[in-house]
Amino acid sequence: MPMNEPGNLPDGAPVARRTLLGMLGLGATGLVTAPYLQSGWEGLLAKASQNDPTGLAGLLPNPAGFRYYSVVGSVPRKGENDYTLKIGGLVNRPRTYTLADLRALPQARVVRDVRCTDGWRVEKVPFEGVRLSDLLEDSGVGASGRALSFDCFDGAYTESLTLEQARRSDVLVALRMQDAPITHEHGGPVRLYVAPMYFYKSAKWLSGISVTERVVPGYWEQRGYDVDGWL
Ligand SMILES: Nc1nc2c(c(=O)[nH]1)N[C@H]1C(S)=C(S)[C@@H](COP(=O)(O)O)O[C@H]1N2
Ligand SMILES: [Mo]
Repeated sequence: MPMNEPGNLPDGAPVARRTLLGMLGLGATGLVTAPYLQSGWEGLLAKASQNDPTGLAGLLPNPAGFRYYSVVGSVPRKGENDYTLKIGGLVNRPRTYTLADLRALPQARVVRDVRCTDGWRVEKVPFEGVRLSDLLEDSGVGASGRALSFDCFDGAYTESLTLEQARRSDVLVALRMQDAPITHEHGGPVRLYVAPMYFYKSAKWLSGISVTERVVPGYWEQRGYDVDGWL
């Protein structure tokens, strides 16, 4: 069963939900009984998800309005010393970028509403990072390239875009979200941000970009989501 998709909740979800609320230290009303800092809260939700075979942790909003999503139980942490982004496939100059490399490139800022297909929305979220179009120019897309396939260091999630979509100025390889470095829970240190599309297109824990001849449907797209996730 895919995790964290309310459409796939098992029967008996209310009991499981109570169990989960208990794990999180919430009362039956769902009220928070202790004051958590936002980052502490996100870490807690992520941890609860990892121990939560029902995927119900994804249903709990954190105070900022986001929900934690991962299709796998645990994701390695990567940072300054071990993070790399590889660009390959049908390109003239395959590249490997470190965090420092990405930070040294011109940064763009996009502020839009984030929306998940599950119905939640967070208004006016600032994202900053390198325009994907700049990275593609750096690598030199080959003549037969038509689309991109994105890989994640969670080892499972994938996403796709056509080249035309990827070259929009509101599509970022994001390093910052909400005016701070992207947290691990939100897919840091680097996630994709596709502002004009539903948030499932914004792959977290981005590790690889491959130029392909045609669109290769991503993780959720192989499970029924639209390849074009326009809002
Ligand atoms: N690697 C990875 N990226 C992902 C997902 C995921 O499960 N794994 N979920 C997607 C979905 S459906 C949403 S709504 C957002 C959630 O981002 P958040 O956890 O920062 O709220 O990430 C998207 N990117
Ligand atoms: Mo989503």
